[in-house]
Amino acid sequence: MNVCARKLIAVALTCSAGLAQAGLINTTTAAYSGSWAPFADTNTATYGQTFKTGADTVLDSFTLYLNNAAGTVDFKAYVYAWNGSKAVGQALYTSDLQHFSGSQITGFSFNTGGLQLSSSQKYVAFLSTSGIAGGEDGSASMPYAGVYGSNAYADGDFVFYNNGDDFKKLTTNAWDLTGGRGDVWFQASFSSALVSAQAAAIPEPATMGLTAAALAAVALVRRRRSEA
Ligand SMILES: [Ca+2]
Repeated sequence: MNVCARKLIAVALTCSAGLAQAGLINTTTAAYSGSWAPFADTNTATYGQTFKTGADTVLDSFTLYLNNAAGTVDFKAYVYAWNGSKAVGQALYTSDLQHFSGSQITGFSFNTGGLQLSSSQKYVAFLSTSGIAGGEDGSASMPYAGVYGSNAYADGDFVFYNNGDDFKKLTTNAWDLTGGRGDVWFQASFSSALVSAQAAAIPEPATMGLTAAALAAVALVRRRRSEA
């Protein structure tokens, strides 16, 4: 029985709101009640959600949500490792340029193509207008997961940073944290690392070429022996 199942027996509502199944994070089960705002270059350029990997470590896709745009917001989505106060290292995933000008809650889903992460580590998935020409033209909001101040997802939080147009600050300065009081609507889908391991086990063309050469050599030796 996994941890989630054990918790389900004791605290059914808490568990179902955070982690539904292995390999899936989904905070949208916590009803919409309001949004963080404004998401914009001027303040605040970066909105995201930290999360922790479980047994399934290949991040296949993730979704963050926006609503209530004023003008058009231009942004990209990213995934970085998270050290508890800021993003660290290089971007593990960067999306194409996105645009939002709607009023209704809209999910932006990103297919990573299979991003291998480490087990039981913290990461941050975020949207940022920083460093994008035209990104300061509009603003938008990002829906909370459930009631403001609640903790719909235990292994991460909504995080944000007013880094303006200086993208580099995201990996050099501590972000603003919500200290377990906030999460945003977020979905992430994971698959087992075994799938990647199996893919790696399929011989590459160069290896197959060597094998063919080896077989040809064996055939040659056999032919010479039969001729002798
Ligand atoms: Ca949380």
